[in-house]
Amino acid sequence: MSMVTAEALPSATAFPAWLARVADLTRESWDRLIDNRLRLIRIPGFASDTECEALVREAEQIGFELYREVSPPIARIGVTLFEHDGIGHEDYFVSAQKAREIQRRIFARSFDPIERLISMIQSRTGYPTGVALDSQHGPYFAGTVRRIESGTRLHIDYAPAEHPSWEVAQVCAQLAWNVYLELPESGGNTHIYERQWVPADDGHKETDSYGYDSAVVAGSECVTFKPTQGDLYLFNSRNYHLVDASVGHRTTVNSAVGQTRDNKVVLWS
Ligand SMILES: O=C(O)CCC(=O)C(=O)O
Ligand SMILES: [Fe+2]
Repeated sequence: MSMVTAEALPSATAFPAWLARVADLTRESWDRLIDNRLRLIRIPGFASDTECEALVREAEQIGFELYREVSPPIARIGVTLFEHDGIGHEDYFVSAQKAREIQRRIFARSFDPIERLISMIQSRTGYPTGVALDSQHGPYFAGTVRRIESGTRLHIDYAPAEHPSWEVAQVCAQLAWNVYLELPESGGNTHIYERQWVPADDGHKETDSYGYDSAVVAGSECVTFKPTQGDLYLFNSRNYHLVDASVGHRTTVNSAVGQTRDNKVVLWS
């Protein structure tokens, strides 16, 4: 598995073309989001209220754990590449297997957002879609149930920059999707800046966290969305973004999704 070098990274897209529209999922909107010419895709009514409530109830039965060494705290069920960078590939794929069993129990008694999203992306965009596969270790884990209630730092989610030694770092663009299962009484909005990560930004990275100094987005336009229950939102996660703190539970199911150079769509967490 080769490392992705900075020179091989796809160039960041400049903002002027980043249009102010929210679109439903089609081949055209997907291509625009990948190229950073659209801010958001929203799939209204992705999950019914009953499905959302059932998933939250089953997740609570299993119990959330906190992300390791993340402040402000974020609770989750599932495993993430983010937390395994320092630990290693082997451990991630072993944990992924256990996490999949727990996930199956939750989804069997509510609904399966991964399966639903994979078939939706595939049928609406025409791109072959599935959970990312490692050539040595098999499937990645995809689909954490999360509670981001104290907010996040300003950050990106972009494997070519953050996780260069993993095969998913071969993607040419990365998006994040979230289905909002439970929304807080107040707060919890998501902000996405026009500004995409470039290698020179590493000077703005906070030394002890996943966050970036706000100077990196100075003067950049920002879009804010207030999530709506049962709807799925997709955005380009190479763009700097953050979530506000909230009052009350804010529960989502989420993963990363990338497009490979040969136009396959792959999901992982
Ligand atoms: O919960 C959200 O609205 C977005 C969280 C986030 O940072 C992500 O999905 O990459
Ligand atoms: Fe993020």
